[in-house]
Amino acid sequence: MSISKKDVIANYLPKRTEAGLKAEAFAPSNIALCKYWGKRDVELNLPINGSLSISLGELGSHTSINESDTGEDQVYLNDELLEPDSKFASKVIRFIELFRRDLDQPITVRTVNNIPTAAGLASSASGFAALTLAVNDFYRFGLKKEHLSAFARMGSGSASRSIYQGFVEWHLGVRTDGMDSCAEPLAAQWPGFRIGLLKVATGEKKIDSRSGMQRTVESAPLYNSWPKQAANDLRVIKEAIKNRDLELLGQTAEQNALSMHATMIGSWPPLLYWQPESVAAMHRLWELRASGVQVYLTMDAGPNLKLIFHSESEAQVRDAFPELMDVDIVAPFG
Ligand code: 2P0
Repeated sequence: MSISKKDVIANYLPKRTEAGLKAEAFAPSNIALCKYWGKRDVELNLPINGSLSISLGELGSHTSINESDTGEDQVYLNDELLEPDSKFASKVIRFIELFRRDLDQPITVRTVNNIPTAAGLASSASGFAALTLAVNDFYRFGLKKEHLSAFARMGSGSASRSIYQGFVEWHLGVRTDGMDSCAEPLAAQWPGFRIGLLKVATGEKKIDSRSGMQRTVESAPLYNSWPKQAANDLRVIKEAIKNRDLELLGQTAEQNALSMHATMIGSWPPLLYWQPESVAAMHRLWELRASGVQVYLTMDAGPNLKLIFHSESEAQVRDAFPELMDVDIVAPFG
């Protein structure tokens, strides 16, 4: 039996939540190089495997919390006031309630995502990470970063990693309350390391990753091999980052992503996030690589590609993919 989020969080908060004044926070989006796919605990978003990502510098979510001046909770997304029972607003308020508890103070939450829609990135990771940081500030909890990471994870698994910049590992953890399943930044720096976002298709996906991973765990025979592969990939990717070995990192990350997709395809009903344009882009990338350019791909629960390369190959990569959106991730490396 899983412990509830409310009970886990309450163990780390003061007895009472005191009213807040205002708070603002930013958290970056992240791209996993070793993917999180499958939960051992759905209530707490505890993963079946550890994962590792790179945060996207200044691309992410800015979130502010203020006392509401209407006497009602209000949620704005990209400057638009949402209906209180919309999916996004109710998710945000349900999350806030875990921390507000019986304090009677309606609030206004504003989230602005600066991730261009053209990038085709989901924003739940940066959104829940920024919200968690803002909550900690608003109610003056003064929580440790590892606890903030664990709480952000309860909003959305990948949000645990968005608490930090740079390369970030999300530990599997062993505790039933999940508090050791939190992220930690790697000390490693890698100047010139690049992620390019390649949006190949538009439109909202029909199956969100939450239901997609559940379906895979429950119905894909191939999923049996995933935890072992992911554990090994995670180890190899950390080694590759330490040695700045782009070939080893790229190969492992690409194989990790495609193996994750193989488990989805082997689910029932089958789950295929790729569009014809995704497959065409994969072939274009493999041709470029065959011509000697070190460029690798990763993909999440959607049709778009993320390219992994070094700034030394930037000109050739851009030549082959003029529509590529390059992400400057040098800044977090200091
Ligand atoms: C990842 N994804 O590691 C993997 C790879 C998608 C594919 O984390 O249910 O939105 O909120 O914990 O974090 C997307 O899943 O899922 C994700 P929930 P989340 O980036």
